Amino acid sequence: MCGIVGAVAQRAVSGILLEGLRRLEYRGYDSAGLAVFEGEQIHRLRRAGKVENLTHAEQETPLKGHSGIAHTRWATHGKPTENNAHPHMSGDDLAIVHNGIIENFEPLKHQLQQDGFVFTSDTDTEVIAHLVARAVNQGKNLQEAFLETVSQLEGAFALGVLHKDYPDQILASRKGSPLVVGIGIGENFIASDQMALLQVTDRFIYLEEGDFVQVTPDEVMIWDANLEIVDRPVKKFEHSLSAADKGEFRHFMMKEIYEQPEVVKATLQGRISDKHLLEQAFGSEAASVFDQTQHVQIIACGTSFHAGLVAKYWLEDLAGIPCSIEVASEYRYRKHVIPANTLFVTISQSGETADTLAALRAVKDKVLASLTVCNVPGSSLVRESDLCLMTNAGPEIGVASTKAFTTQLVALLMLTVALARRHGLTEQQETDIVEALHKLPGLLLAAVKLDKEIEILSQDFAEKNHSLFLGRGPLYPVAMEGALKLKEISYIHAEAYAAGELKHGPLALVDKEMPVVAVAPNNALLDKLKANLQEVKARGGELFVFAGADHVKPEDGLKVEQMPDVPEILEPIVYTIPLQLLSYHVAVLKGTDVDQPRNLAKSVTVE
Ligand code: HGA
Repeated sequence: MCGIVGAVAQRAVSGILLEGLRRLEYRGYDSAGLAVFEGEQIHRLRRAGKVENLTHAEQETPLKGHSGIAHTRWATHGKPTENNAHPHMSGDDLAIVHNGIIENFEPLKHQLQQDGFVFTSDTDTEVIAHLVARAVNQGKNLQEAFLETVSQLEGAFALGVLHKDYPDQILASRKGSPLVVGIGIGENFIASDQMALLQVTDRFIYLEEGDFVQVTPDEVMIWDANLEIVDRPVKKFEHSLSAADKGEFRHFMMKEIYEQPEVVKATLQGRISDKHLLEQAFGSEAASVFDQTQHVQIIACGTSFHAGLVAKYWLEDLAGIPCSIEVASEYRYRKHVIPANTLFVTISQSGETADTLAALRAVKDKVLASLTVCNVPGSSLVRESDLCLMTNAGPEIGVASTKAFTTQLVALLMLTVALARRHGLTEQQETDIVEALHKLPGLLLAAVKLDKEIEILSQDFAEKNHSLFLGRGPLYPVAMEGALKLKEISYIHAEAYAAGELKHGPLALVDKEMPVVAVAPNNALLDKLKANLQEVKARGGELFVFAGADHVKPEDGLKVEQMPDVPEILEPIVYTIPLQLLSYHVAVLKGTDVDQPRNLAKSVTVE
């Protein structure tokens, strides 16, 4: 996804900007550009493709100015061409970089065209440049013009602005997309994330939603969303807490479980506004693909397959679109009937999963379009799919997937909304889902806080050799994922069943040596599930139930772990957390190699 870097200094900044862009390359992008003051003028350079192309262009015409902004773009509006690359300018006076999506760019563009502004790109971003310029032409100072512009924008954005009459100043703002301020000595910076600036500083201000900031070499002034001047703390970046470092945690897996509230926030950033999904986040061609989609085929392996199973429930329920799902290793080796207008969705943490990639290659020419939900930018699945939605979970080191799974679910829920809004999802229903998504990081945090209680619960599993996991509806795949997690890292045999299937076989196994785990949120299927739990209890089974507040009462042979109240649509995401914690603690008690369980590899690039 695209990245922003900006610098105001007493030395040439183009090297700092280019190095910053290189450090943001991991996010994935399709073109790059920068704008730097040269004398009294703003000089702009842009290139399609890699930052390297931009670096070569800059070497041919070196830029020596002391302030500038730069950008790597991942196209949402308009093709990934040089012409659509950022920065965008209004005349020669003003340059702007933007990360995000402006939902209402069409009416704004129309107005600006009527006022005589000529557009030179297909992006939504260009309206921002002209809006600021128009307000300046009307006599406002740059700050007033920028504030007025920001107040007109709907959607998600992080912005950086450079104006010819304010040579040592960058204005910036964020709403829905990330932005940090880097603090130097006699120089200051902005960037989409701190990684871009670690070459020049380790002190950062993390801007909050709606913040507006004026950055000069000697001063950083911040206004909050109510336009009150605010003092945000400067935090020192601890190098020791890099992605490849366990920090305070004993294992990567635990670190990654705890990261989920934050990474889910990153998955949502720039993809939802206060009330709506910003579906262009799937790519500039997404709208026309979604318009034509009449069937979804999901292909994945392992944990990603479980995420796909949840998505099938969502897609058929909310969008009313038929959805088929299959593991890649089966799908790739059989003949298939592909219905007309099939959107082919692959899910993979690494983007290199061999079977999934082979399945994509086998059907690519026979489907309407392919879309991947993936965590690694630039990976094969991302490169070879027509559309993608990155999960933004950051590097996942623990072999047993945790944060990749929950962020995949978030991405798939966004896909569901994009399709469902074409098939009868009302605006109010969409708003309800989006508002629930805004609450999701907080709910995940509440679930992670059950850690200590679940650690105690895990003692009942350490001596067992077998276990059953039960769920119903979209919680059935969550039970499957819980069973997989326990198998992977504790080596305890675990099987998951749709709770209604119990009496068709597995009940024969139940006795006091067979712990039974149930995920039982307070939804329409709870009463049915409770009946299944009684079937287990009557056979002397030991039950562990994760349930909503006071809906399942503890009794003999039935331990209840009380979960936070969760909007129904989010239950599969939040109820995953206690199952991850349970597996982790059981594995620690058993003394296994939690992060690198025997016989398993992280990125399955072979058949
Ligand atoms: N909408 C802008 C910026 C895209 C972006 O933030 N990508 O991650 C464009 O299409 O140029």
